[in-house]
Amino acid sequence: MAEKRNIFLVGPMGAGKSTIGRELADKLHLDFYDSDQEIERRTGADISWVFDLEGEEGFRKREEQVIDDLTELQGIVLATGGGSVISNHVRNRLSARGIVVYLETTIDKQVARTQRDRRRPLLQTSEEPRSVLEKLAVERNPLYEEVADVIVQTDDQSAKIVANKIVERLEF
Ligand code: SKM
Repeated sequence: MAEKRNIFLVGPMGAGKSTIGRELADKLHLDFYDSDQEIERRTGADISWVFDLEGEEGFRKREEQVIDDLTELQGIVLATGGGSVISNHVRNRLSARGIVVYLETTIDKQVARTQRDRRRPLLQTSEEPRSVLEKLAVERNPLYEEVADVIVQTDDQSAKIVANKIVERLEF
């Protein structure tokens, strides 16, 4: 049987990776996974708890392991955690095991989409979410670009439209 391809979505918090990923998986009849959700499933705790108990370092170790395991599957769409690309190991795994799509968005959209989200401990500090997101973008946007096979803007479009755009670009 022909090998089934994988699609890995990267991009910052609030880019719509999970919603668009689900649409895309539905459309292409692939299985959908979300690395944050998988960490929560395996630990039985939410992301904020993992950060509280194990710090960001502990969280990143778990994230690396989860992405290692999930990228071994075939025929999946994976929404990756927004910070996962800071790991060299993760970037190598994603590049080697599937097509990487960078979902690009604006800081305004990120601010709007991440309000009241309990999965974003990095934004639950005394610093303004906008300024945290801006700093993360400076560090991480070059890494998303480096690992991406395809870059797609999410902006104001619905998840369905973005999923269609991805399919067109990939000729899947
Ligand atoms: O993985 C979660 C977690 O809140 C950390 C994060 C980040 O570093 O941008 C993004 C989320 O998907």
